[in-house]
Amino acid sequence: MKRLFLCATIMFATTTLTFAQWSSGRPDGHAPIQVMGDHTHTRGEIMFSYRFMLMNMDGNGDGTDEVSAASLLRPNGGAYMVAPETMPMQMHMLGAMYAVSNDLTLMLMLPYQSSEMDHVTAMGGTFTTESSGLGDIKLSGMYNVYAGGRSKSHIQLGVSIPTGSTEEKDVTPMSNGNEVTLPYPMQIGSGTFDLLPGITYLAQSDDFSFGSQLNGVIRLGENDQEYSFGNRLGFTNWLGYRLSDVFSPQLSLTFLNWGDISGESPDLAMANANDVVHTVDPDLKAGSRLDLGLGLNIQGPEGPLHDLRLGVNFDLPIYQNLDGPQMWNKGILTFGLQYTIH
Ligand SMILES: [Cu+2]
Repeated sequence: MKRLFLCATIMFATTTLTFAQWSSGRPDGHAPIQVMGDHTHTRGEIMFSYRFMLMNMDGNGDGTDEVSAASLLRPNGGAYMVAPETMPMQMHMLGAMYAVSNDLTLMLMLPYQSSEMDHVTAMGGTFTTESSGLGDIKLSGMYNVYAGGRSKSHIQLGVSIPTGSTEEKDVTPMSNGNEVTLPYPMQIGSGTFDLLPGITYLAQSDDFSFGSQLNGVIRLGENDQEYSFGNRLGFTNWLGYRLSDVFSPQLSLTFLNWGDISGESPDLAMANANDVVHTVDPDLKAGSRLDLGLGLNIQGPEGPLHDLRLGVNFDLPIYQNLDGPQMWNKGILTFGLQYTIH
């Protein structure tokens, strides 16, 4: 019996020595840069990150088809007085991660975003509105639930704090020079506390890293503008190839689904009742999308830059189904830097 135990111990020891552990310390050890909360850290580690995101909303869509802005206008048989044409959105995001223990990592995210929306009117005019400011701050905890050799899994629970404005205003041709509340997509925050659950699975071979993450945004209650944005579901899968100790090309597929707005802002209700523009309609907000991501992760070579990472990714929507008309997504570019302190 004693012998058997010894034998088993030796076998176990050899197995763990022979088969490497899952490791974040290689260029494919992190997910493509647009994925958040993909990894945990070891006790005492701190990571700072900066991301820049450019979301190119360009044109309008209804169902799975793109429709022209002109066709949405009343003189052309459409329902509206105004139609948006483009809405480029930029986001700067600072992030910090801190591992309290080998199993628990805390994460803080601080976004700053700015948006612009170009419109055409039924009268043939054009105008632009703008909004910018600090977004909703997110605080999450990630907890390892499984670690078995070259695969591991962690769950995530976070909260989004309504620090972003829901009272963004600007001047429009109909507002007689006054600032009026901008439509829902131009608001910066949700105005509600939101729960951010997630689960991530990671696996590795000598040359590849695979990851899968299911995440959600659950709105708690209603904001002080008497509405709440729809809940969101995200499911992303990625594959990174370890080309060298520095470079890792990344391929990903992300499915997103989001719901309508419930409730309605009193400031936008009149414009909605008069079919001014589709962006003020809380019932034309739901949809789903499938993005194909092409990315590159770069990890500093051994030496002083080894703890610095750089990532770039482009998400190309390959399928969109909008309860529209809504703005049509033409792609998201993400660039990021990550620096780990051991
Ligand atoms: Cu990290």
